[in-house]
Amino acid sequence: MKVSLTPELHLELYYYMKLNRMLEEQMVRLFRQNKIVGGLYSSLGQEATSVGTAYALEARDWMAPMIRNIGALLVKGFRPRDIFTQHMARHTAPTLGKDGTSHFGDLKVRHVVSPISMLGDLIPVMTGIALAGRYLGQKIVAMTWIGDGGTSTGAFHEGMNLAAAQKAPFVCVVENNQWAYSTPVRCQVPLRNLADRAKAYGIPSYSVDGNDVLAVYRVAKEAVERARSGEGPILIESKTMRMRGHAQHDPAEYVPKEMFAYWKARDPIERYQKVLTENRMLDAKARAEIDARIERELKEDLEFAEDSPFPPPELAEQGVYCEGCHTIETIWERPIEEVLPPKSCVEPVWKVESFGGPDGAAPSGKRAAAAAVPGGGNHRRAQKTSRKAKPAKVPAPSKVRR
Ligand SMILES: Cc1ncc(C[n+]2csc(CCOP(=O)(O)OP(=O)(O)O)c2C)c(N)n1
Ligand SMILES: [Mg+2]
Repeated sequence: MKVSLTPELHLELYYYMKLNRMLEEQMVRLFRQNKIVGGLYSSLGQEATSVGTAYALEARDWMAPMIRNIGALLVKGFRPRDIFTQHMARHTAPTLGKDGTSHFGDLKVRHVVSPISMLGDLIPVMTGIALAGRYLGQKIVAMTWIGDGGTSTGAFHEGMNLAAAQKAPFVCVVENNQWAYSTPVRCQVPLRNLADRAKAYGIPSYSVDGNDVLAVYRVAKEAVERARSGEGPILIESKTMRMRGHAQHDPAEYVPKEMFAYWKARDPIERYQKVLTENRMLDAKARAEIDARIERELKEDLEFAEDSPFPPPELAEQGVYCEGCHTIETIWERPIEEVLPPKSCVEPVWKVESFGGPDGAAPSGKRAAAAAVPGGGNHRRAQKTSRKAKPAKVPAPSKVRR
C-alpha cells in the first residue's frame, strides 16, 4: 500500500519521537531526584515503534498502551503534564494521584484503555472493544502493543484466537525489543520471527524494521485499513531494541556491549533525522526550532506538575466503588433490533468447508449427511441416524435461536 505523507506530517512524526525521548530523559532526571513515585520504564530506542503505529490510528479508533508506549499516548493527545503528574502522583494527574506509574486512560475523548499489568490481558480486552465497535456499527479499529515475552502468555494466545475466530478489527503490535527482563528472545520462543505466531491463528502478519519510523507507519496504516475493511485481526512484529534495562533499577549488565553498539548505530531518531535532511525537509534551523518548542513545552508542564499538590488522604477511600459517579451508556449507531433476535440470528460469516472428515476433507456417505446437519457432529447420534438411514430432524440453521 502506498502511503504518502506531506512534509508537515513528516515533521510531526519527528516532533513526536523527539518529544517522546526528551520527555523520558526528563523523567529519568526526576527519578534520580526521587520525585517519581512508582517504577520508571524506558522506551529509549523504541520511539519509532510507538509513534509510527499510533500515528496510523484515527481519532475514532481505540488503543491500549503498555509501559513502553508513551509515544503512542502523546500521539493520541495526552500532554507531557499528564505523564509528569501521573508519575509524580499529583492530584492533577489523570488518576488524581492514586497511581504512581502509567495506569491511566481516557475512555470518553481519546479512546485510550488503561494498561493492564498482567501481560497478555489487553489482547482479549481490545478484541472485545473491536467487537463492540462492530455491534454498535462504528467502523473502529482497536490496537494494542505487547512485548516479545508477553507473546508467550496464555492470555495472548486465547485473545488472538478469539480475535481471529471473530474476525475482529484488531491490530496487535508485537514490540520485539530482544529482551523480556533478562531473558533473550531465543531462550523463550523457538521462532526467528515473532510475526510467525500469526500462523497459529490463520491471520496475516508483518515483520517490520521497528527503528524505521516510515516503514512502521506504512505497515501500521495498511494493517489498520485492512482490519477496518473487515479482513479481521492483523499482527505486526516490530523488530527493535530496548536500549535500557527493564526499568530504572536494572543496569542491564547481561546485555552484550556489541548488541547495544549495533542498535545504537541504528537509532530511530538519528536515522529519521538523516532521511528528513537528505530530502530537504529538515535543516539545522528547523531542528533547533523543534527542539526549542519541545524544551518550552516540557518546562511549562514540569512546572505545572511540580506546583501541583499531592492528593488529600481521604481520596484513598473515594472512587473505589462506583456510587453513581458516572454512567455507562451504549452509543448505538445502528438499529438495536439488528443485534437482537430474530435479526441477530444470521448465517455464519464464513464456513470451514472441509470440517468433519477424519483427514480434514469433506465427509461423505450417510454418516456425513448426519454430521453435516447441526447436532450431527455428535458421534453417538450420527451412528444412530445412519442405522435408521434417516436424517435427524433439526431446525434449519437460520431458525436456531441463540
Ligand atoms: C502474566 C505476567 N507475568 C509476568 C509479569 C512480570 N513482568 C512484567 S514485565 C516482564 C517482562 C516483559 O517482557 P516483554 O513482554 O518482552 O516486554 P518488554 O518489557 O521487553 O517491553 C515480566 C516478566 C507480568 N507483569 N505479567
Ligand atoms: Mg521485550
